[in-house]
Amino acid sequence: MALRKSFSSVNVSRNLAKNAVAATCSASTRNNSSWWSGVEMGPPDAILGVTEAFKADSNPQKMNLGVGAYRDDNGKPYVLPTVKIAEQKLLDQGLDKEYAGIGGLPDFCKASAQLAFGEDSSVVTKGLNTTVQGISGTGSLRIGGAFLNKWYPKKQDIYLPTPSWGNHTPIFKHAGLEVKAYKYYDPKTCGFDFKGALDDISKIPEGSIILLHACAHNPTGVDPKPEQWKEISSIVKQRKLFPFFDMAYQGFASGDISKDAFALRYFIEDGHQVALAQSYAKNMGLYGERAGAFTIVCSSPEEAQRVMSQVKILIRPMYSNPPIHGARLVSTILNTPELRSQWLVEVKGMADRIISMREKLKSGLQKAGSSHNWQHITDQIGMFCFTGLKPDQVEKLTKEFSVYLTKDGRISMAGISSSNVDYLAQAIHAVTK
Ligand code: CBA
Repeated sequence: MALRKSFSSVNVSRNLAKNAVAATCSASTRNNSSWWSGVEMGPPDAILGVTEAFKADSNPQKMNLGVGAYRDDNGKPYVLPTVKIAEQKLLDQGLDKEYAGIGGLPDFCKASAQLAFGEDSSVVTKGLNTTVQGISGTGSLRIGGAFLNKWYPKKQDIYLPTPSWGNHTPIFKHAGLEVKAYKYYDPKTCGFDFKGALDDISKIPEGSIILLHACAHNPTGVDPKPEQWKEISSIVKQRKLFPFFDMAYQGFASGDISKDAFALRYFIEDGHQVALAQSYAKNMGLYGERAGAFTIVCSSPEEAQRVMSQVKILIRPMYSNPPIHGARLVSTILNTPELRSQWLVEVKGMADRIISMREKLKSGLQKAGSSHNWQHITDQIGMFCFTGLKPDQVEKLTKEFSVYLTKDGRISMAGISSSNVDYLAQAIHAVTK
């Protein structure tokens, strides 16, 4: 139904575009020769567009704090040592390049479910999970959207936290779901609006879908505490909501993959059936390899098989089957005990570097003479800091200091290094004093 609605709105816009083309043609003396003269220029992407602007800047002090991509302390992209070792192992095996199955590589899928739910989780040991390999986190969310659109037994309204990752709304709208919102962030405290979230969630119509960021909430860096998650779980249960977890940063928040999976694992323990999108972009640094997974927890292995058959039917016309290289790397790392242990240390190393940059930025602002309260910089967690900068301050930061960030004042902490943190502190001070 919702899918049909979205198709019909596409048709309306197509007709409008066609009329526009016809009007242009008749007004013009020249014969308009392109099919696409009615295509309007679209805006740049709110996050990835920042990188394009950054690249065009010639200032040697420029900083790209837009997209969430980890840099080492020299500001360079970081290929994890375990990834390099796994890559060599794959090369040595001389593997072929045959297609993966529609649902991806089985070893990868199993290891992903174990990583998320825990090695001994009954979800995995009892075979209740339907897990497929997705095109990183985004593609996994998109498969989830398609499945919910086709099979969710109720009205397909999905409630997102305010704010949420900028791509959530387009992903779910594109899949034909209705996107709605619940309170999450309190701009007054730059922290979690626990009361507002509970109030709003308790009013969500029964049977709706609720999207939850498992950890390292993007863009705010604000996560509920374990006790708060427990209350959220209880209300979600009372309202009979279906929880869809987006876990794009497991290990990246605290440095500990189990701590970061607390919310997801608690919801399972509390009796929820959940959907889950995972990404290895950040925690294995596999950004462009597009490795991720989508899981639906079912009530029996037999149900899981039926669900799997339908998920595959949805994937086949979208992209047939997923890319193999990234999934092979993940599978090699997670299924080789020494590599897995080394990887856990590397993830913690990335998380710790980000945490140390938070400290340095806060103290840098104090040293620069800022009298504002910057406590939220160290209270927030994960890849991003929601600075609280207003749009005009963001604009100044970019124009006058070549510091690139998204318009909502979000900075990627992972893009800051020991050598430019003071420059950033002075720049932020200059635009906020
Ligand atoms: N979910 C959340 C909450 C995310 O922040 C991101 C990435 C994804 C998808 C899913 P991928 O498809 O690459 O696995 O990630 N968000 C960004 O880090 C960036 O990669 C960000 O800067 O917000 C993006 O694509 O926007």
